[in-house]
Amino acid sequence: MMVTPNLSDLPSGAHAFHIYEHPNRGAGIKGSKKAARLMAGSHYNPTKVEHGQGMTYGQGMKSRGHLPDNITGADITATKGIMTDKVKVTPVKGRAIMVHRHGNNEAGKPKGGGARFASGVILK
Ligand SMILES: [Cu+2]
Repeated sequence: MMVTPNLSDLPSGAHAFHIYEHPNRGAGIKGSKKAARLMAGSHYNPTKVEHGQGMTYGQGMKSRGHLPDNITGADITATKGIMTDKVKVTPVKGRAIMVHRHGNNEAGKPKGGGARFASGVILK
C-alpha cells in the first residue's frame, strides 16, 4: 500500500505517521493529564504482535499500524509517499491516520513519536 500525505503547516522535523484503531479524534485522560486524540485508541495491530525491539523502521517492524518512515515537516509540507507491505487498504478504511509531534523511536521501548499532533480518517 502506498500512503501519500498532502499535509501543510507542520512544524519542522520528522513526525511519526501511524494508523490507529478508531476514527474518533476526541481527547481523553492519560495518567492524570488530558491528551489530544486519545479516543483514536491504539495503533492498528489486528494480530496483537509486540513492537519490534531494537529494530529499525523499514526493517521488519511488527505493529501494523506503524508506517515504516517518518514524514517530515522540514519544508512545512509533507507529500512524499510511504510504501508499506504490512497493511492492506480495505481493513484500514474508516480508521484514523495520526501525525505525531516527533519522529518514530524504536530504540529499546518504542513510544512512536510522542504526542498526537494531528489526525484524519482514511476514506479510500
Ligand atoms: Cu502512533
